[in-house]
Amino acid sequence: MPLPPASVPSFVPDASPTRHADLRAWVEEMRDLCQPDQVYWCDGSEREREQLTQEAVDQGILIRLNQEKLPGCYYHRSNPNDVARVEDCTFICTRTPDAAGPTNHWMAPAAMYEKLYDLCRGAMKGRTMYVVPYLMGMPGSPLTKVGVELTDSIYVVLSMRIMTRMGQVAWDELGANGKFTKGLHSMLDLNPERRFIAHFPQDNTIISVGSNYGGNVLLGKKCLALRLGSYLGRIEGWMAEHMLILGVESPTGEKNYVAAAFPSACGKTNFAMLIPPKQFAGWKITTVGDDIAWMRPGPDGRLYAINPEAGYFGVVPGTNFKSNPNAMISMSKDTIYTNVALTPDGDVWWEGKDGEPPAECLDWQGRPWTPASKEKAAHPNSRFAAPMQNNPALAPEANDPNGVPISALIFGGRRATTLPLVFQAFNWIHGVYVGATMASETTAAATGGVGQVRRDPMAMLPFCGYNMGDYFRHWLRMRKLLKRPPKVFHVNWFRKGKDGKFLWPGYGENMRVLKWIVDRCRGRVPAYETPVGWMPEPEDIDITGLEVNVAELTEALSLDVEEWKREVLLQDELFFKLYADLPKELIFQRELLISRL
Ligand code: OXD
Ligand code: MN
Repeated sequence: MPLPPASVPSFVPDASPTRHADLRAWVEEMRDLCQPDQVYWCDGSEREREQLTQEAVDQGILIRLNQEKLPGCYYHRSNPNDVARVEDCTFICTRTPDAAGPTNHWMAPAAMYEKLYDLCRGAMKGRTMYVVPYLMGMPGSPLTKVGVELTDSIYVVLSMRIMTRMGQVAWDELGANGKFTKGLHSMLDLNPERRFIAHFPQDNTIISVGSNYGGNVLLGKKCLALRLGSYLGRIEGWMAEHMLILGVESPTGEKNYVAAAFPSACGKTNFAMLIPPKQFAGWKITTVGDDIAWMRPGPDGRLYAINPEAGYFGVVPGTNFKSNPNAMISMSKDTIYTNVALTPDGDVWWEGKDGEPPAECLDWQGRPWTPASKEKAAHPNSRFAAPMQNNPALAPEANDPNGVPISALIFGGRRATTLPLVFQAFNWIHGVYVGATMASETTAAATGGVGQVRRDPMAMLPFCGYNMGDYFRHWLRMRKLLKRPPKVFHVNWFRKGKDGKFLWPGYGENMRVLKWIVDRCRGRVPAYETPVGWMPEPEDIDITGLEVNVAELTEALSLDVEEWKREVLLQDELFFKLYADLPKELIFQRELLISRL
């Protein structure tokens, strides 16, 4: 397997920018271990970005795209064996296996440290070790955390610069004594046999080796903001969730915020950037975040959320000016594209982009591609990393250290059958049960089969940094800290009719369901009680101007008791696995559902 090109920048400053003694000692220790040719301390400046980008271009790690069409945009091809998160190689190394729980892979911390340090010994010879300081959250927020990632990948440095608040701002927040999450990343030789993403919650440490794919190596995102974040949130009384956050503004200026959990590649970015259909003149959706929410009780007893990230790492295929105009604009400048197709004029292309496919291009592996080719030009999990500042719909509150008050939490999955378009949980505890039992058909965001129904509690199955049973208990406990908890909903944009066609158009039209949700939160619309929760009558969802007719909407909203009985049985998969740790409230909720059915 070819070694990734070594990165040796010519501008290595020799002085570290921090007086933080523990941090300096740790960097020294890791330098001794990994033996890079040099250590480069990042400051996040524009000059640094230009220099590192030039280095990456010179080494063939990035390709400069057509700067007239895509100013500031670059293209990266990953090793074909390294295109998605690898759950089988992801470990939670708590002291006991029980603390990690049956849904996580576990290894004893000492054994994992030994294994990974062995792999890292001398691994950065001929390379530079970059010290990347970053914030998850904005300066001054009670929720904000500092992380420092040591990496031998320029692609990681430049992507972290987009995805987080990186550089001097983090050195300032850290000060001389602040707490920080340690992250060590080395690509090694990108051999999947030596690929590990290991979390050590009790040491606030992450070590990731053998990969250069975003979800495995941009350590602020899934590793810190979700896995370690969820662990810390339980101890510190807050929640780290795999949720987008959006603002809904009505024509009268009323604002409501909702957070929504969907499994990977189920349209979180599209929902977060939704543009209301023309029948909703005067309504506006603004994006606070598209992937992760950190939430804590506020002084008024409501749940307040921040987006700890500063950029979007979105799935590209299927994105176009119809499905998500705001994402298209977000990735029109200062963006790193990974594993899409490259056209002869230095533009990018992917399946589902507006317009005709190019007559010829290079596919994500650099092979000639034409519309007659059998394989896809862009990898189904090809990605864009774009600064959130590019998003025309960015909520100004996305930079507010206090966060936004959440009125509704929405769970959803990709389900062809059974789950109706929308329902509302009876109360918080029932909402926790709805979230805990949610399921979705698997997608290309993680390696493994695509299209199988998998239980994915709160869309956190791959991201919960401790025992899932304790995580549910934490959700139940949060209720006690909230005087005005959000209402909880479940949606399914992906239900199919008997003819195999989607019953609901999705995308911007989801505004119609979102309006019902917001109106429910404000107590403005009725709902009727069903065995699974409160539901709208078809006439409560405005379908003017839609191709969907009342019969289709009625089908999208229908409940089939026999299907639901099967659904309850399918939940056994999760209930058996977690039985020893499951809070009794969830077992009771299941009994109640069965008796209602
Ligand atoms: C992501 C994921 O990249 O969930 O956000 O896989
Ligand atoms: Mn995600």
